[in-house]
Order: sequence, then C-alpha cells, then structure tokens
Amino acid sequence: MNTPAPPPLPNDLSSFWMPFTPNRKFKANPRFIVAAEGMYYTASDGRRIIDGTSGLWCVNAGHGRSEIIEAIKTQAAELDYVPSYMMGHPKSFQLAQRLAAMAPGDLNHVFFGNSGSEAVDTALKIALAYHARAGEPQRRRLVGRARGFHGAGFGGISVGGIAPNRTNFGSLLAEVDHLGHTHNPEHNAFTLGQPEWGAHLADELEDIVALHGAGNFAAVIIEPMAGAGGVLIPPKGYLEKMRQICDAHGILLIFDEVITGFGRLGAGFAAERFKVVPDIMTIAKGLTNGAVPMGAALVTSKIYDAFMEGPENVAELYHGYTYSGHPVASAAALATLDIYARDHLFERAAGIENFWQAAVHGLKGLPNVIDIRNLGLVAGIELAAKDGAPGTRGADILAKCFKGGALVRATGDTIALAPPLIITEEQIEALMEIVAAALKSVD
Ligand code: PXG
Repeated sequence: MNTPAPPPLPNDLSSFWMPFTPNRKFKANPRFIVAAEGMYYTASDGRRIIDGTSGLWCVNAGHGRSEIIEAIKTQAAELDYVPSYMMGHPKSFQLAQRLAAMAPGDLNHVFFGNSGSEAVDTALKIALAYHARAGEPQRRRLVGRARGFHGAGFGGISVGGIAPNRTNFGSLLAEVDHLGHTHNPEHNAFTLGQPEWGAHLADELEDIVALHGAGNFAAVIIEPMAGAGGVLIPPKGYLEKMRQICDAHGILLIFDEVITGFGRLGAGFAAERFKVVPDIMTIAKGLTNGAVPMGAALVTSKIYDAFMEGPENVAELYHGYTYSGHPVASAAALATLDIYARDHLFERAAGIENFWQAAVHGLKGLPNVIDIRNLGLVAGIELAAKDGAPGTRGADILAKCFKGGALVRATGDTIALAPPLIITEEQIEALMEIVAAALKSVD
C-alpha cells in the first residue's frame, strides 16, 4: 500500500485550547495521531494504536470507510451548502426518513443539529415548548441524574450531573432536579451485564414529583447507560420503571442515546435493547461514524403534531442552526447507515458481547481494579483512587496504554472501553493484553 507521508507536526501548541484536557500537561508531552484505518490509529512515530474507544464513542463502523469518504467528497463537490431555513435538499429529508424508520416506536420526526450538545438543547427546548403548546405552560421543571452527561451547552450542563462541568458557569437553568445515579458497588461490583439490584432507584422520581407537584414537570432526561460519567449500567427493570412513572404523571421521557445509539449496545438503540421507548431521543456520534459533525433529536408523532397547528405562515418552532441538516453531514450519515445495515454491525456487536464480557472480566484481580462493568460493546474498569490524587491512576493508565499501543478513555479513575463494532476476538484479546500490562505497571 502506498501510504502518504505523515503531515509535519506543529512546533507551537499554545494556540489550540484543547477541550476537556489538562492543556499544560498534554502540551509538555503531546500525543499525536496522524492517520487511521479500520481498527487502528497511526501515531506520529509510526506506531499502530488499536482504537479501544471508537475515537470518542463515535467511530462505530471503524476508521476510513471508503463509502463514507466517497459520499463526503461527492456531496461537497455537488452541493457544498444550502440552508435548511426555508429551503431543502434531498439528502436531509432522506436521512430523516431513514432514521424515523430505524427508530423504535413512533419516534418519527427528526430535528437536526451538529453535535450531541445541540441535540440535547433541542430536546429540552422541544419538551418545554411542547407542554406550552399542549396547554400546560407551567410544566417547566426538568429532571436529570447525578453522573449524567448531556454535553457542554448550558441546557446539557444544567441537567447533567458531573460537578466540575457545572462549577463556575453561573446559575444554569432554573427548575432542574437530579435523580441519584444507579451505581452501587456494594450490591453490584463485578456484575456481568445488567445488575439485578437497583430497579427501585427509579422510585426517587416519585419523591421529586411529590415535592414540586406532578403538573409542573416537563421532562426527565437520562442516558440509558451512562457513558462519560463512568460507564454505569442500568439495573434490570430501572428504565421500565422510569417509563411507567413518567407516563403516570404526563412527564416526557428523553433518552440521550448519543453514546448508546447505532449498535453500541448490540441493537440500533438502547431503547430497542431495553424495550423502553422514550418520547424524545437524542443522537449524534455514530450517526456519521464520527466523520462529520451531526446530531439530532427524534420526537414522537404526538409531539410533532402538537406543533403543526396554528397559522401556517409562522415557524412552528423558533429553533435551529445554520448547519441543521447539512448536505455533507447528511450524505455521510446515509453512507454510514448503509454500512451498518449491509455489514449487520449491530447484530455483530450483539454476537460478540459474551466474548467481550469474558475478556473484560478477565482483568479482575489485577492491581487496583475495584469493579468491572459491561454491556454491549462497552466496558468500565474502575480503579481505586490514589490517596489525595483522584483521577491520576486513570490518566496514568491512559498514557501507559497509548505507549503500549491502545487508545482507551479515562473518566476519573474509570477506564472506559468502547471499540468499533468491527473488532475481532483476536483484537479484543490484544486490547486486553495492553490494558492488563498497563494495570500491572501503574502503582
Ligand atoms: N450526550 C451524551 C450522552 C454524550 O456522551 C454528549 C451528549 C455531547 O455530545 P457532543 O457531540 O456535543 O460532544 C455526549 C458526548 C467521555 C466523553 O469522556 C463523552 C462525550 C464527550 C466527551 C467526552 O466519555 N460524549
């Protein structure tokens, strides 16, 4: 194969303010990736790095898929940009139709943005506006969850439950409550898949509702499986119960499927795997295989129809983005959905789940490992925090794994793994060997 020469590395790193990164530490000892194909990245020193995190939970079909690249090239040459404001192009409508057909229940209408954060903002705004439209404008309270992550926008951090993401950013949205998270190591440490214990934790919603009055709640937003907050697996029956309580009180249920969508849990969406259908679902990441930014909120026909009333010359929702339904992103997403379907990647993820589970739980007993959690093609390996220095063990493991030839994610002291759905059994074993070596070498 004729590989092009890697691009020269920049000699001044100071201008780029990197997101969610200790900038000074990184820039003192940077790690550069210069190419990617299939399951592997290429580091700037030429080393092959196995991708244990699908980039950042998004490259579900693996890197460098030629069909996606071609779709992007062709679309950019044919129609680079047209607004979705008062104007249309075929692919955004085709994509919305495809997503509506894929999504469970009657999640039949799609509002496009450019990221998970925008998808979340869109979902929260639609939930609030829906109740106003439906004659209940007092339903303004939103409920999130401790350790929940819903992106970096003001809406998302308000309902999110990760303290450092909320600190120093002002008063955030008013009228927000938080459920407790579902993680309980005493009952559930080293559980294979979904824990038996913990469905009753959904009952906390009843307490919150009782406190403020059921008629004042607009929506509950949760990740069916919490990702960035440390890979927290929903206990059996928990999501079902959450659905029942929301229904009993006329509260919309929003599933943030930015991570769990597109095969991550061995089904198109977590909603399918758990057979619990939300009223609104947010997606991003795997929608375009990470190749072009795109996010969306899917809503039920009941919600959409509530807006399709009143004067026809007035926009039904005063919301949107310059790049909503962008032609290049739409083309990339259509090509991505074709790959998922043609290569049966969601079924593939389901098929390899047991092997993955056994391999990950094989790390039990290694130094500092206090819990291992898994579901679909996701795993969280939790380490005991270092005395007085939480997060440093996680960061050390990430650095060691990169040296050893694997990209992993560290959220605090939990190592998150979520490889592309194309990973083979041999590659799973190789990934675990690198993680095991890192665990053994970090004190
Ligand atoms: N919702 C969920 C559930 C997410 O995981 C977002 C919304 C926001 O998406 P955008 O595209 O705006 O970044 C996310 C993003 C991590 C990590 O440490 C996870 C995300 C982002 C950054 C880090 O696991 N997920």
